[in-house]
Amino acid sequence: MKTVITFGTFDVFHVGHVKLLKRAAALGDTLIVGVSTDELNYNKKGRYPVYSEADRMQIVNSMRFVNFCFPEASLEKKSEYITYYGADVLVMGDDWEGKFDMFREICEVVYLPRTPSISTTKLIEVISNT
Ligand code: C2G
Repeated sequence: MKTVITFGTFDVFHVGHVKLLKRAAALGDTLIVGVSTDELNYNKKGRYPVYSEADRMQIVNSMRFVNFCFPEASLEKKSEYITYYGADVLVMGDDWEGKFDMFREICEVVYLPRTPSISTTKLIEVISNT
């Protein structure tokens, strides 16, 4: 049995997120997702996500190819999360290419190509301009 783990904010959930999660799930038997907390986002980006942490967790958790979700409270705790959940594979979008190579000591690390032409930032721009 192979366990896959991935991390993200998944704010204003869109098809790029769906495709990332679906491809991550296909790399193993179980998919675990760390959803970044509101506080982590605030500290990282200086603003809170549009969707609350509870809503983002609920959306990600309702995908049929996601087995389990947990709040990602700190970017520095990735290796602890990987070990705690017994993940064999860490999957990230290729916007993170190379950034998590240090975890190759404890698991396989796979960067998947992002879905072109869609992002939370673009969606927020479109919505706020209409
Ligand atoms: N993604 C994608 N295609 C897009 C947009 C996003 O494949 N068009 C992927 C990203 O590469 C990422 C996942 O969807 O793997 C979640 O994207 P974000 O919510 O933007 O995640 P991010 O804020 O980058 O994660 O530890 C990482 C943090 O939790 C931050």
